[in-house]
Amino acid sequence: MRTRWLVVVLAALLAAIGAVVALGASPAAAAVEDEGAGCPVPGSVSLTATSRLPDPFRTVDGARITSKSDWRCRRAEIKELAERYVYGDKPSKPASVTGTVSSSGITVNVTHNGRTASFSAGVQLPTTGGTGPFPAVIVVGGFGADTATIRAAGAAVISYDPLAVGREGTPRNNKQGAFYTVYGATSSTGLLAAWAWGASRIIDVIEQSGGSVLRADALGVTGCSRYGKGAFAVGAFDQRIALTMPIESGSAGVPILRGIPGESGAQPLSSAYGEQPWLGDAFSAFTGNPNTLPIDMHSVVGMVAPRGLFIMENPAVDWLAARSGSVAALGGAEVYKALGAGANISYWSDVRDGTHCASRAEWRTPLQQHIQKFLLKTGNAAGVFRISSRKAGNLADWRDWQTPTLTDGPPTTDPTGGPTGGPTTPPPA
Ligand code: MCU
Repeated sequence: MRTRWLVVVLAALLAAIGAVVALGASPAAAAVEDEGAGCPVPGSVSLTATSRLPDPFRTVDGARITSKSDWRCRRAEIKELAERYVYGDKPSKPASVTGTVSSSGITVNVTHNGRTASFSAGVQLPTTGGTGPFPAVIVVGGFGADTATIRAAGAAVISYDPLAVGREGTPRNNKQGAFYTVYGATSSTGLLAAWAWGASRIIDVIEQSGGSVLRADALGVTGCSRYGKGAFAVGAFDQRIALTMPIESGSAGVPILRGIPGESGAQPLSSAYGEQPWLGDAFSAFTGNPNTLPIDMHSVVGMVAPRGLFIMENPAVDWLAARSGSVAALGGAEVYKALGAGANISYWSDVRDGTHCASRAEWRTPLQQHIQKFLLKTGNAAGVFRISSRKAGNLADWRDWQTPTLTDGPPTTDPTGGPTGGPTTPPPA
């Protein structure tokens, strides 16, 4: 009898230690939308052409970062350049955001500069039961995401219709939806940044609700195809997202922009720019040739680091640019490695069913494992890279930089300005 008790106590102890280890290994999302909000942003940048991927570790002033804490302000530079040249501006939290969270839905009301807009999202609780508050995955758009597996894994599903925030089918000079009601129909911000802004406002409301139904510190995002482009933008531009899972996102999603013109059958940049106003108006200067862009999508992958990222792609449909997608993942993974978080990025394009946005059996287990690791904090599966040989890019063909060994210490660049020679202080926590 006594031995049995000992076994029970020992098992409980081991489980507790396991949970603590898992907790330490998977970084929590940030408490704020943008940790680099106070960093200096580059003014005018000289755009020099290079067919290779720009060095994600080299700052606009020419210095390479040397410490992990330097990444905060380097990420802020990448974010600014991504907005300026690719996505358009994603404004920060408006003056007033209010709303409600219930077990069946979320409402969002926004007022800024005297303009008001509202939208809502559905909520479906996990099928595992319990009382909550629950982790949740924001599902962008209505198809291609495995909501049954998400709910069975223990996370709620937030059904977000991004078209209410940024409508498709409008000309660039008359954009519509809640975002454009607030910021104007001629805003140069593209739909993806508008959708990302809308998701951030949903998170604001969850935060303000005090966590009685949903947890603001255990949120993921997913979506397929155009909504995979959207899910990628949501996760890249809001550091409160703990787990980003874009599916088959194609051009204007994960794939490197520089790779698309040379990838046979891939959706051309002019088409990704013109089919819908997904990208910002400023991207028109790069549709013919992306080589002067100061960033590329590998750096937007890096914006997600060190948070959880699970990129799913389909090599059977040429239009989806999976070869360029693999290069973005491999290049972005170098940022994860430099930050000591190489196990937090996964990529999977080795799939059997070539149907676009199909329900895929092979993604179920990794999807569940990612939810356990980054949202529930009950697992610690290593990242996986399963690149289909049908569309396998080679990072070495695309870079002329190497990955630095970043120190753990304080930054060697002054967060308020250029490089410093003397002693430095760490950025405010
Ligand atoms: C991959 O996402 C898009 C693609 O960019 C478009 O060209 C095509 O029309 O639609 C795809 C999509 O959203 O399919 C559902």
